[in-house]
Amino acid sequence: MDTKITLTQPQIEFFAANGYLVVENLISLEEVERYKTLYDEFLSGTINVGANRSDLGANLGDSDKVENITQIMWPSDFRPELLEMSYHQKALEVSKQLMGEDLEMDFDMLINKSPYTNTITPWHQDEAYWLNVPDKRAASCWLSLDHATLESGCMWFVAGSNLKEVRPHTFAAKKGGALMCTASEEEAIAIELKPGSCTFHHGRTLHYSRGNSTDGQRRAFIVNFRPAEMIRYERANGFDHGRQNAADRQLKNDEFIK
Ligand SMILES: O=C(O)CCC(=O)C(=O)O
Repeated sequence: MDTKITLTQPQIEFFAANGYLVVENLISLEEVERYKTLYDEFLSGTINVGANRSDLGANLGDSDKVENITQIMWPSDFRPELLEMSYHQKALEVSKQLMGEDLEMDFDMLINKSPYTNTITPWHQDEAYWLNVPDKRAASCWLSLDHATLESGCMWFVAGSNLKEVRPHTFAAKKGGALMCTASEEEAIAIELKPGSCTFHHGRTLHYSRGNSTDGQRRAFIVNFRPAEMIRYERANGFDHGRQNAADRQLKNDEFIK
């Protein structure tokens, strides 16, 4: 499989100046279908991820059927074949071109907004969630498996916020839940995406999404990359983005995948 993607110099410079970049058709529509099948196994609970699943929108919306915003950490721990599939491979390739050959995958996650859950992801900078590592290079790829529109909750970015400070963050609704800072749509740009297209954003780029007010899912598959040495630094300091310990993971793989 040819996974070679070569960014142009203007694309690399755009990311450096603005803190985000759109890459159309990162994966094919055929591949999107395969990812959607896997994604839905996570959403339905066929793949049981235990405490790796939570409601990022807890106390922010009032959905009584599903999470307000479904967040599943480390899907590749439960389906390791994901690591070899085109999305992870291509996103790594692009990230290296944006930020350096020493980048590796730090973690992956799924964030879904179910139909009519109408819950915003509050404005934030990812760095506010993370350990304060010395080398701040970090890129997140946000791949849309559906049409991400204003109404379904596409991403919004504040261009150039990657070059400024991290704004003060507080818990949006409950302690331990989503973080938020002050920002507004007026200073931002919305990026609607077709299935298979994605955005990359820097760890410091301010972003947010509106709630999903449509009758369809808004399935996003996110993979984050940073320098290998910083991943070692995080792990040495006990920071692993909500990953459960290896014994638990093995148990889950053996017992819970139906
Ligand atoms: O999917 C969303 O609404 C938010 C995603 C996000 O915050 C991220 O990928 O860093």
